Amino acid sequence: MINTDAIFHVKGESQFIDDRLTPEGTLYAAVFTSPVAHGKIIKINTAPLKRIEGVVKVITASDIPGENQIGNIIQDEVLLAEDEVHYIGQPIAIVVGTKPEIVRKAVKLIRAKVEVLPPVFNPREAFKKGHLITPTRTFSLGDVNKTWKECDLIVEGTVESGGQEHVYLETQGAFSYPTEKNTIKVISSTQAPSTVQKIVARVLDLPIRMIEVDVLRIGGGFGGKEDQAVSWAAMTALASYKLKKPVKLVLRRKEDILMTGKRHPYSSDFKMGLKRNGKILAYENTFYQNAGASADLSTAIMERSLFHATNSYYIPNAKINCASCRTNFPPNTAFRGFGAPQAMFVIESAIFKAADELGVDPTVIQKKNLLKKGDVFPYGMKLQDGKMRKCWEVAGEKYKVEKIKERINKFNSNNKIYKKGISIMPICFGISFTSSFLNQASALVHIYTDGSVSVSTAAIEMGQGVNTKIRQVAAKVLSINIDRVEVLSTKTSRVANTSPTAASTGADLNGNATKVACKNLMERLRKVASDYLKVISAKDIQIIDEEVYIKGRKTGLKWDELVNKAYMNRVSLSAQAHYVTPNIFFDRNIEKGKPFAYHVFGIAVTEVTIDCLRGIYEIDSVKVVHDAGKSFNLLIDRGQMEGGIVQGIGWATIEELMYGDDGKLLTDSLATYKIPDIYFAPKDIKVHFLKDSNSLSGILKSKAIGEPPFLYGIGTYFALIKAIREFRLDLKVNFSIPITPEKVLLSLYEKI
Ligand code: MTE
Ligand code: LUZ
Ligand code: MOS
Repeated sequence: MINTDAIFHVKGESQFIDDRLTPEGTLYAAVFTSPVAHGKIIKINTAPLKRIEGVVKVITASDIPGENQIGNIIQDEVLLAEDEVHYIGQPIAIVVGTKPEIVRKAVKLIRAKVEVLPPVFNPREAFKKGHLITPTRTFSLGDVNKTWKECDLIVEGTVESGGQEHVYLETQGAFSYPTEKNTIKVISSTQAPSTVQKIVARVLDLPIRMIEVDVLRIGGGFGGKEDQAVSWAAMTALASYKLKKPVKLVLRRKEDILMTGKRHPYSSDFKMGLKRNGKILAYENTFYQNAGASADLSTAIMERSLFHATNSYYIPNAKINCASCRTNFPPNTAFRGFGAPQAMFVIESAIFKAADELGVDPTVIQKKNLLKKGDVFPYGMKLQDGKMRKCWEVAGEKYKVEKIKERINKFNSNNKIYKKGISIMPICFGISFTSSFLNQASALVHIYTDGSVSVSTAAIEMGQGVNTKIRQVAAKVLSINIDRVEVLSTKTSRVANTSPTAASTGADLNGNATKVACKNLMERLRKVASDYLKVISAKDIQIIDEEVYIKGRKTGLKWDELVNKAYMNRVSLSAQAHYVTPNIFFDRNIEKGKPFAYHVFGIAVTEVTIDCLRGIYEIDSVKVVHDAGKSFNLLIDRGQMEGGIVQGIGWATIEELMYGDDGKLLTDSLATYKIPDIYFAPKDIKVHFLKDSNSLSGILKSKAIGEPPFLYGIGTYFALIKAIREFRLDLKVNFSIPITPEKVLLSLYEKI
């Protein structure tokens, strides 16, 4: 089953915000933003705009009828700055006019007089100053302090990981138009239509019901549109509410990169205590999360870092601390992995360092401490299955890891300039929103009188194939040809109070809601059939492949006819269902619970080659054994694997955000911010889905696939370090991501 959208994407027929036909009279918006990272606004001079034909209005905070407040979890973020600015690129005013070129030109003429205040960019400095988004949190298990003295070896160190720009193909944007009685329709490129709806209502001081948000699909989100699609939706809604005209705003790439938040950079400390045989007895760390200027999703991301700090390992004594630090960058936000990649890089670094000191390969420590069934995480949850170790075994056998190591050793002793390295990266990722209440979804299914079916859910299609999966679920449960099923746009008036499509739960939650709704419809249809066929019990009726059977015997009654009979008998052909993930909870007072429906596991074997004259490198292969449960769309799941792996490698290697001393982003376009392309991507990506796996609560026994593959990218860092070390034994490893070719080159030759 190929992705429902694939052919339309290739033909360029799929619609995104900027492809929509706009009604006559549509106005366009552009945003005037802060030129400084921290300052007091003295005066904004918009007088020169009066001379420009086509400028209709300049909107500032004072034009907002409701609250100038777009913070979702914590209300600490204004839509338009009033008297202070907190990052370069912070929106201050919106210019609305008749053409996109006109408003963009106009924005450049606005003059801001700003008194510059000292900015803070470093999270540790923010921490020292007490600039926290929320109080620090700690997860603990056992007693680290008592355990240090039992250890044969203790390693300590610091770890840095950088931010990451989302580079969704479709930049942020929205199109809003007023309808009668002051209601506003918003077409938004968002992963969270209900969040957009709620906040637009807040800004306009209208009840939520008067705002309708509609999303056909988005051109990628990767977390960047979980919270940050709100601003553009609110700006266009505000402008169209004020001017009673349709208003569109689609950011250009540079604007998007400048104004929006990124993955959170982390600066971390670790301490790990082990026995001589590699058994980890204690692990303590502190993450300093660079949250940017306001909370956004930082507290939730911090929580997931805490959950994943011990990655795939059982560690009996652990103390995990995290501080979310307020700085003068754009608010950092969700990005595939959601704090887990940052946390896992830290523990893998600790293991690498410990292995060095013990004189063993990191795999010795990794393997010795790998999770097994029944092991307890620092957050109190017990591991439900033994797939982690299974993945390790299968990877070792399937990819003949020992043989690869021999081959690499041989290569390295025969080559002076080219050096190879290999790493193993185990992953364990918890599935469910860590805020338990978000783990709910609804579906609305209509069967029409011709037997065709429409499905509406909370899921947002962003390229990950969730619509195709939902279509498969509906077709399977209704036992009809998939061509009969259409998944409609995600619209707040059809499905309300939705959770964002995030945390990799889109298919699980919305697929399950669809399944329940379709099951209810089938029950009704069986009743209709049994009445018509005069069968006493509807239980004896089966509907299989669009045909009605009585106890396995064909009746000649077909789907279309049955549906029509239901209609004629005034039986409802519509069903709405709500689904909640069962048995999850988390108590933040004691930091214990069972927050996840299940875990996803896997192992990646990464092989790289560096050119020790130039510092450049190639990723030869990434070979993965991954537990996807019982996948019902291998093609889509493979696509998610490949995309996630390459995106993870990008973060670990070449994607480098660089800033001037004043906080100005220097890598502000795709000419200077390099993401992996087809040449940089691994020459070979092998994905083996673990056989005979299934999952308890994943949709149709599959496991969520969206985020976990990203984590495999971390392995590339360690493979590169191993390769560098073949050239230079005395390398001082500084555990810092990204490891760009420039940094590789320097590390090959720098004096220590
Ligand atoms: N795949 C594509 N093509 N585009 C995306 O934006 N987002 C990722 C992942 N895969 C993304 C993607 C992220 S961050 C998440 S949380 C999941 O998809 C969300 O979709 P799902 O819950 O349906 O897996
Ligand atoms: N969003 C969220 C997420 O609100 N909660 C989560 O736990 C989460 N996890 C991953 C990605 N987005
Ligand atoms: Mo994904 S970071 O949960 O949108």
